[in-house]
Amino acid sequence: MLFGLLFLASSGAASDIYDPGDDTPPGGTFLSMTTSVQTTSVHTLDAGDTNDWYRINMTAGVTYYFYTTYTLGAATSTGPGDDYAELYSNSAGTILVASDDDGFGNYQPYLVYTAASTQTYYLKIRAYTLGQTWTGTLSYYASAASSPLLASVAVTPGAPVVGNWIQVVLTTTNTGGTGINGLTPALSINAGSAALTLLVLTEVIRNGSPVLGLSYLLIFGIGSTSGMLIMSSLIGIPFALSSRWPNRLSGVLQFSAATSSVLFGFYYGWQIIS
Ligand SMILES: [Ca+2]
Ligand SMILES: [Ca+2]
Repeated sequence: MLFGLLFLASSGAASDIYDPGDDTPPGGTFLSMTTSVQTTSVHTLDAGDTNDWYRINMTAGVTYYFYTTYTLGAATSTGPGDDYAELYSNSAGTILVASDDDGFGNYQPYLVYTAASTQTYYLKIRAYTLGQTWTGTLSYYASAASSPLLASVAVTPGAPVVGNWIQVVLTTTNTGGTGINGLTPALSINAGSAALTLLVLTEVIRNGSPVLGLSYLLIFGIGSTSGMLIMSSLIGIPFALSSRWPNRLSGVLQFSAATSSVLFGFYYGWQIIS
């Protein structure tokens, strides 16, 4: 009996250099988190070593990522190689804040947690089924603390003058924190073609000359007229085709189109003034 216990203890110690120290939360291996992925040496779990604990000093608002790799090939569901990750917020290991089973594939967990407070958290890696074997590594990294996206609006002139143009400048500051990567700040202005023409014309004249402004108006006019001509032709196709139909059917189509155009006109006008 004594020999058996000694054998069990020594076999655990030989296969995992952190055993038996990391069998409790306070004795957990300390992980120093960075934004680069780091990976531990190979750990093992079995009937004599059911848990591996890790300690992590987390900062509130930063997201932490943990996943394991089974280094002996394909794992078996609930059998050898299937492990589980649990994150606790207290050193007694009783307050569970996050857990994952198979998020990383091959029955390996992928645990993601955004720290609720700045403190030490305790990560437990265990076999899914108590006593099953697992051999592998733990990889871990943290996101950069994201900075808030700052925006400011400046208006000139400072004092309102009746009939004058005003300039509105929107400035956004993006420091590129991980939390806002992939987002493109966008400014949306809704304007009709007339408003757009005036806006661009002002800029053209301001930075160029009246001749340049006139040329712009000419090109804009030709472009918009051609566009309307093409659109009107396309819309007219059904009416041209319907001229072959009996007079009455064609009349119904024309009346419906005219009525809906007028109604849409009223609706659109109401949208603008309301
Ligand atoms: Ca252990
Ligand atoms: Ca698992």
